[in-house]
Amino acid sequence: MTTCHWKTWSLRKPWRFKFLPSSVVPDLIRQPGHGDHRGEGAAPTGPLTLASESLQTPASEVKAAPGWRTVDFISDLHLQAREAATFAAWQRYMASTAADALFILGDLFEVWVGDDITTATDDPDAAFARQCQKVLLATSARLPVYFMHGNRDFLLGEHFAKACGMTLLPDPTGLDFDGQRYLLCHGDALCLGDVDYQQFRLQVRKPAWQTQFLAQPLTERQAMARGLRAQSAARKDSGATYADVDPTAAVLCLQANGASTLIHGHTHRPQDHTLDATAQPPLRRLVLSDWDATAPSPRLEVLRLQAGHAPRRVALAPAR
Ligand SMILES: [Mn+2]
Repeated sequence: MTTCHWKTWSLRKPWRFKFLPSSVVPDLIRQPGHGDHRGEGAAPTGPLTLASESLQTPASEVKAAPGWRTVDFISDLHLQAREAATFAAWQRYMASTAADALFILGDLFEVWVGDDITTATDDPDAAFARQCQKVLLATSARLPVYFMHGNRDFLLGEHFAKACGMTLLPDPTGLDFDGQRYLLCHGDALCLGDVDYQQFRLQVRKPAWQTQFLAQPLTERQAMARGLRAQSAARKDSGATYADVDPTAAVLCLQANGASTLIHGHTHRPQDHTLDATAQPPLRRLVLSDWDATAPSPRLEVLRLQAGHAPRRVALAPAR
């Protein structure tokens, strides 16, 4: 469970759930600490129901342009100044992809504390953000680039998106391509077992919270972000496990949007899952890989849809 100890970030009000029939809700509730164990006899605590906006709101949609033959998906690159090799591989990919459209499904950046980062002086994070902006702008001059927020870069705003020539997408978004309907999301909203995180997410995705946060001085926001990252790293080092996407929620989300294939990142567990083999067409879930150029086996993977072909995972070579 991802926990956030910032008291000011805690959720005070219970949230309502608008979309799923109430009969399925108990099944989607997890007790903190119980991970993926369904049921286990324990009743849910308090007013905790379903946090997932993905299940509450119908998806927006993107229709592939008639000329699109190839569409690329990437996520979870966690770009940061000190990971130069991953940045270099990404930069090379962005300059060379032959895709007709690129979808970035969240966590492109390790952290994003506000679009004003690009205007800061004498700040390595600012210089890095400007470098990334250049790469995105050069790519969006060649092909449409779509960006969906992840849990690390949810504060990336219209201002920066525009400066990069990319289109912000709500989570989730439907994509009609090659006669199929895909549903795209980052994935965090469907990890229902991370109850604490779902509370945190609801809080920080509220416009009022974001306005208040962004009104604080950049240096303070950077300090808070460092604190959160340290917590996250400590949790990782402690061997704690994270919940995976809830399969029931994934199926409901697909069905609600008339889609058969869910494409998402976030979990860093790249795999193709069949959710319902009997459905017509079968329901499946394609999970994107995170990126790490310096791992013993570098992870630099693009998911590629090509008209008339099955989805393909393209492993890129580290840049030299
Ligand atoms: Mn994520």
